[in-house]
Amino acid sequence: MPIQIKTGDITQEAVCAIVNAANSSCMGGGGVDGAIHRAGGPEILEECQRIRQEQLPDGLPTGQAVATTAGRMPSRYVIHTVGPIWGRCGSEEACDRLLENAYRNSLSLARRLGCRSVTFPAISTGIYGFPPDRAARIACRTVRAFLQQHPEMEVTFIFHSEESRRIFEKATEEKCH
Ligand code: AR6
Repeated sequence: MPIQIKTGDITQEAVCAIVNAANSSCMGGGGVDGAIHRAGGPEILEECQRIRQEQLPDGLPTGQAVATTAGRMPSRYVIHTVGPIWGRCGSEEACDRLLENAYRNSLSLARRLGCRSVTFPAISTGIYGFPPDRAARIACRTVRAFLQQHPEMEVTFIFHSEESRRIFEKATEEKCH
C-alpha cells in the first residue's frame, strides 16, 4: 500500500493509531499535542499519568514511543512520541537520527498493538523547529523502509496546512506517494 498524503486535522482520522508529537512529560502541550488531548478528552491524560508513574518516572526519552487510548476520537490508539528539538541534539545528524527513531519506534509500537493503519503529523516541525524539508526526507525514508519490511501496514502523513504539505511533497519529490 503506498503512503497516503493529506491535509487536515489528525484528531478526525479514523485509523487504528494516530501519532502525537508530544514532549517528554507526556502531559500535553500546544500544537498537535494540545489538539489531541482536547479532542480525545481527559482519559488520555489519565493514562499518560499512569504510564509516567508506573513506567517512565523520568519522562519519555526523545525518539521513544508509548501508547494510550484515543478517548473520544475515532482512532483506537494515540502513540505519543517525542521528536528532537532542533538545535538541541549536539549535531544536526544527531537530530536526524532522533527524528528517525521517533518514526520507526512509533511504527513498531503500532504494529505490536495489532494496528495496520497509522497516521503521522509532521513531528518536530512546529514548536520544535526542525526544518520541514529536512524532516520530510527523514519521515519519507524511514516509513518507506519500514513498509518494505511490513507491507501490510498503511501509513498516512497528514499536514495541517496546504503550505506544509507542499513543502513535504517538494522535498520528497513525490516519492512518498
Ligand atoms: N492535525 C495535524 N497536524 C497538526 C495539528 C492537527 N490538529 N495541529 C498542529 N499540527 P507541533 P513539535 C501540525 O508544534 O514541533 C507541543 O507543545 C503543525 O502545523 O505540534 O513536534 C508538544 O507538547 C506542525 O506541522 O509539534 C511539545 O512540547 C506539526 O503538527 C512540542 O509542541 C508539529 O507541530 C512538540 O513540537
